[in-house]
Amino acid sequence: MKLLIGNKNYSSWSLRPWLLLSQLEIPFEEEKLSFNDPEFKTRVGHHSPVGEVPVLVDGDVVVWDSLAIVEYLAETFPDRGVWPRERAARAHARAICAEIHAGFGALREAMPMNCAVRFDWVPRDVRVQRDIARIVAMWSDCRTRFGKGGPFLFGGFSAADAYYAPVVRRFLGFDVKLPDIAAAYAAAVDGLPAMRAWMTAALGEHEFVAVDEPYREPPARASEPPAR
Ligand SMILES: N[C@@H](CCC(=O)N[C@@H](CS)C(=O)NCC(=O)O)C(=O)O
Repeated sequence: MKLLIGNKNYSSWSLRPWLLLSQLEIPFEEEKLSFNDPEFKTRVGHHSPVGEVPVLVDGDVVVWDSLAIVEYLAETFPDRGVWPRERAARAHARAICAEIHAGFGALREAMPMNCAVRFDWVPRDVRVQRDIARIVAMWSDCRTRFGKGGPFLFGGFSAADAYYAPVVRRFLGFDVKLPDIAAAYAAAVDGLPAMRAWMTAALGEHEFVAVDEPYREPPARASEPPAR
């Protein structure tokens, strides 16, 4: 199996299936494409009709959306625990993944994932604050109702945690103040070995993608840090 992904520093949708595959120790090879590559669309377009990452290629099977990839992995590896084992928990996990797949646009736009940067401000926009409040309530609810067996939303690590890992990165990167239960959850996700490996690779990229950093000026030369 091959997973096409974008820059690790920025690509929140790529992180989701990558983290799931890595953390569940499902063997795969990654192909990383730079968003700055003028051939990006053409290269992804060889596999995907949409031209976006992530894309999973498994022989003749091509899956070009993160949520569809999760479901494909759950079917292909039924014993790996992609979703929680218990039916009600599984339904809940699917619902919260669908919620971010289709929503939280204000948060996603105002607080883009950027692994290499630590911000000292949180956007004040009321829609962003509403998204943050909903996610904190969701995490607290999952941890309280389903999280007894471990530190993650449904106890053991599952696709739901892979889906919220980029949100954890955003909350940590933008220094969002979290209540204890949400802060402990964020620390558990951020400490996952696969998450640490992603972060190390992301921090080693040193590539500035202007469309992903609307809040600061690009560096004068590629080797310099960007202007704030
Ligand atoms: N809903 C899609 C979203 C995929 C997406 O937006 N990918 C972005 C990167 S994170 C992308 O490929 N952008 C490049 C482009 O559109 O040219 C999914 O869940 O996989």
